[in-house]
Amino acid sequence: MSRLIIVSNRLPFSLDTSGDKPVIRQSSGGLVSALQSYFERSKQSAGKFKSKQWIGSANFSQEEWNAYSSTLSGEDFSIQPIFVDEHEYSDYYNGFSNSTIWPLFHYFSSLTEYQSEYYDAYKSVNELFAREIAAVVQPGDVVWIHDYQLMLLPMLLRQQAPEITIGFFLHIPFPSYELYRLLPASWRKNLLLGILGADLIGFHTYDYVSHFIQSVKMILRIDNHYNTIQFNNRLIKTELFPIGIDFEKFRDAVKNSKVKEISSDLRKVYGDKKIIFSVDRLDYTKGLNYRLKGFEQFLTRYPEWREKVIFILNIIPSRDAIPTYGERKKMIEENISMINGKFSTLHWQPLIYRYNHLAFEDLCALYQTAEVALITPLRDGMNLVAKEYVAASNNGGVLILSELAGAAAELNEALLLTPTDTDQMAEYLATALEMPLAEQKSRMKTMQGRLQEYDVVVWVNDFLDQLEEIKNEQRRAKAKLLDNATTEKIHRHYQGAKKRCFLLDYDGTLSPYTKLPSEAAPGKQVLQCLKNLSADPKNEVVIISGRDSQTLDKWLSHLPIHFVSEHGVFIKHKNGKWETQTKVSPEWKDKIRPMFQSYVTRCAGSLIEEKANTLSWHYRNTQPDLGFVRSRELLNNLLQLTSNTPIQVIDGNKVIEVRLSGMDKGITGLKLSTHFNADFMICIGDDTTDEDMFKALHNKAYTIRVGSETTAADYSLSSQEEVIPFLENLMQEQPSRKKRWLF
Ligand code: GDG
Repeated sequence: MSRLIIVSNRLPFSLDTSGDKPVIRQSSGGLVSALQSYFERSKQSAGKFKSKQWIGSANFSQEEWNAYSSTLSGEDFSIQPIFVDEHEYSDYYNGFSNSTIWPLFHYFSSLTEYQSEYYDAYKSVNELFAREIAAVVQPGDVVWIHDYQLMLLPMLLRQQAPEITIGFFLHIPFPSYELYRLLPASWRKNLLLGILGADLIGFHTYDYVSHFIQSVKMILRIDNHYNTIQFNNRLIKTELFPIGIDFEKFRDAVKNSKVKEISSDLRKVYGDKKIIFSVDRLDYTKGLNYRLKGFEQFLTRYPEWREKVIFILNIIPSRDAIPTYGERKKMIEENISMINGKFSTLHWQPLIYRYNHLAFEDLCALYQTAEVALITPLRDGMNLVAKEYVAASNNGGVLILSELAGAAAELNEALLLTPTDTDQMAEYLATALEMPLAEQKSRMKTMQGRLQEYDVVVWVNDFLDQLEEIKNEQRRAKAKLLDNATTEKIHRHYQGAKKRCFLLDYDGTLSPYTKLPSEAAPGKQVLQCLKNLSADPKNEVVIISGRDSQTLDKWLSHLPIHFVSEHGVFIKHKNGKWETQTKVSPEWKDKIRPMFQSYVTRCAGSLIEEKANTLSWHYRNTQPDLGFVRSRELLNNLLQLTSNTPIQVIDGNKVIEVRLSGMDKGITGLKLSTHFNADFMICIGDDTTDEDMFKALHNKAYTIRVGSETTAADYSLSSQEEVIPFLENLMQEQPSRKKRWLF
């Protein structure tokens, strides 16, 4: 059984040594609440980890740790503190984390600071974390790294422990590429590379996943395949895991006698006035000034509600060392005073303002008592308060929620608004206060069902299960990489065979991809290798390609080899003539061509390649993102157009091909295998179209896929450059063990 190591910037508690006895305080915040609940619940079940450890920076000294460590390490998990130099910590935390990444990732580009000393400190602290974790990590451990303060860490750790399982979760939004690219070039590149050190990368919403993938594509020029990315011969998965809450804890708080007592006190104090409330950390992302403006507009537009409503605004102190936070606080407090001054009567004050932490019971009592929760961040990764309010509701209540909070994706039954639209906010406040109880309850019930189903324990388990699954997938892919022993086995078989057959794809296998298909003429090395292979009378060499016959003739017809063009539509045997394998007339192309032409116009750099029985639309040479989007559209249109016809559509490597069905490399490969009846057969390819051949020749040939995509082939070679050395090695009497293709 492995160990689970949680890594976050701060440990989940702080140590207060100001009194007679040291007091441990659990930190408030989304991650801590989430994992704490998971740990508590997995105490009852055996769990899949032998032990759990939490690593993070300490807010206490080494001496204090030595003195109190036995008290601090809880029974749920052990603690490994990291001691960071105070000045460096400030540049890393207040500086790069909270004055660069935080504002930029929350779309506050004007508040973003770009200071290289901040970045240097961020890098240095991430390196310190990597060293400390590498010193304790053991094979089989699962390391789960959290959040924007540690984005360089996954790769730094992987460099020191290459086989380790690493998950990374970002709790804040990942911004759109247009925002992300505002970071200086080397920072934006290094942060992405840092995250790509993880095996599984989690985000709260689909938008954040796609923004991340787009930045990887645009900045690192690395392609994705749906939500997976191949990088450094490693399959990496990006996925959405909307963080859940401890649903039962908040639902059951209703039964807690302390909560009941506070709730009834609140009712006594406020009588039949309706309560609107909000709880947020002090932060410019929370939209507090717009919220106050919305409330002011509500009191102005709906005077009938004056004296019948109060707004309890609770702000949790946060990041006071950063000047922007202090300035905001002043502004918020001025606005609160202004509203209270403007609307208060001798026996009523519209706003109750608190700037302090709340005890759990107070928080739950507010959740239960308030008729309306007004949660309107300008951006928020998720926002757990919104979810907790819904979970704690047992008798209606209305959630007004910003559509720019990640939680809005799951809480459709809330009143969703644009947080800057103060008119709409005023209107929604009136709507919420007047909403019939039955409707309130019905909306709450639907949302509660959803939150209960994907609660925090399911969230943690889902992430950890998928992390395990991606690791298994990596192992399966790795198991296919040709190793010395298999290569030697293939070599022995080759040497002892009487008749051998080679089915070799051309583009991406024998020859690298080029910007334009016409530029991929064979180099000297390829020609020499094919010449050597075909010079042996025992060998039959077949180039099996999607290319047209003319190009294959032009480049290779001087060699004594066989050709298959257009994936099997034409075959030409050694010294023979091209023979067509189909009788269907190619008129179908007239229906497809105009559609292709419209995509060439709409996607600069793309081009049509027309062959006798195939039409291809190539987008390798286009702006990557646009090319991909257009290719998905085209694929969709073509699939509709060609359903119930003898035409098939193939989603190839930066190309969409339309051709006759029944003419694929699998059918052709089988035909050739019968024709040659060889006792040694090998087939190598790199593309989707080669998969047909791998499947058809399973158990008949050594099937090898170039690249690390998931494949039906028996083996794989990690790159195109390894193909020619591999073939040449077969022809040597003594195979070399040290060639580049041997792993
Ligand atoms: C990030 C993202 C994302 C807060 N004040 C008190 C208190 N809390 C508890 C709440 C809730 C949690 O802390 C706050 O959760 P948030 O979702 O607002 O976010 P953060 O931790 O600031 O940060 C955020 C989250 O990570 C999770 O991924 O949702 O978008 O920014 O659980 O109940 N609890 C008590 N007293 C308080 O004064 N008892």
